[in-house]
Amino acid sequence: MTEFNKTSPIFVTQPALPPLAEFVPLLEQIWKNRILTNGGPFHNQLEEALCAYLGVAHISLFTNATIGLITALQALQIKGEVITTPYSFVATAHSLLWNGIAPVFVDVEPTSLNLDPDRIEAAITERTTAIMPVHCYGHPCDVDRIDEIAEKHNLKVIYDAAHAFGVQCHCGSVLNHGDLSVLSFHATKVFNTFEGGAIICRDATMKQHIDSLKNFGFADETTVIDAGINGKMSELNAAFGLLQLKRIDENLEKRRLIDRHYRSGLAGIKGIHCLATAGELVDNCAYFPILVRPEFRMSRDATFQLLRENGIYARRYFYPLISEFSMYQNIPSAARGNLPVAFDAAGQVICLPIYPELQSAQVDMVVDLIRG
Ligand code: T4K
Repeated sequence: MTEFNKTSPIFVTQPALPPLAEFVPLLEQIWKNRILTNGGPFHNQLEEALCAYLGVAHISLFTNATIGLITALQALQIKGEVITTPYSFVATAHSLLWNGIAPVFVDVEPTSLNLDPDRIEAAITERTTAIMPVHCYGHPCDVDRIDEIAEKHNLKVIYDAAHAFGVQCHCGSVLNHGDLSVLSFHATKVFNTFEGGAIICRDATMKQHIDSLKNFGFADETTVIDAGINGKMSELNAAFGLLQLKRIDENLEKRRLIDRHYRSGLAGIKGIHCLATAGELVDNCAYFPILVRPEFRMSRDATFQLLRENGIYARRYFYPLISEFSMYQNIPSAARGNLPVAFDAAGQVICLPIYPELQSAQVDMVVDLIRG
């Protein structure tokens, strides 16, 4: 465990790292194999291990989740308009623009800050082909309602599951909902491979299609069947992922303890609201978002600044909303009046530091600053 030094900055997250000594034999193996990428042995082992760990049928590893999202839309040949949330990281909507698809923003619901199923149907037009919800902070969307709406209107569902590693809903892995789900294994995520991501799908034919799309569209050595991209995960990243997987349960448990510590420490502070956990369901405590409401003694930004001045680099995920960025702000659905809940949340949110090595004394320090 890293020594707690009162003067060292506390970031919103720090990647969990296995002991370096454990990585060395895997590197030696890569050097021996001389297979560095293009579906090597570690890549294939990680796909298999992740399917078993996550309880999903098929996984295709990617270089990152953004390329994964772009490819998922290609795999389903999505065109026209896609309904999505403004309350996410900008990669969600960018993946649509990269495919020439028009995003249609629908507001989130106030408890989970996930896409509000009650508002989806009103946004469907004859150009709508799909829904792209986000399991924001790893909290499962209302998957049953979304699946039902999609089926009724013959729409595809691509879940941006960048935050949802290991998350379970009422019927097992949340990643089994929708047509495709996309995970991120970026350094800042619960499970990381430095950079990385994956598409989860339910049948072998789709997996084969996605595998070809991430490899320039090759079907075999001499046949190109799609205008594919290079989205392949390297052996280095995959080998690292295999090591990470060995400690994932331990790391998730540490996150849960920190989550509980914050909740008890912040309980009863007027104007500080901790987002609800997934309750009975399995949460991954990927983030610890609080809403700084008007009743609090300081504004959200003053609170954020106070934390910064004390070396605590909390983040305002997700402020500004995606719909506020210049390439989106003129879309009719980006209007503030259409997204009141998302605008309120973006103006109030702070994600507090949470990562396995964060120490109790550091959590207390954050809580004490907020309590004042
Ligand atoms: N969809 C959603 C819903 C997402 O949240 C994301 C990514 C994506 C799609 C796309 O996934 P990828 O294509 O990235 O796989 C970070 C991450 O870069 C991004 O992956 C993540 N979401 C987003 C929410 O956060 P930044 O610009 O805020 O990260 P940065 O570099 O400021 O890092 C935050 C803190 O983490 C730093 O203050 C220190 C710490 N850190 C960061 C890195 C990179 C470390 O300690 N070590 C590190 O290596 O975007």
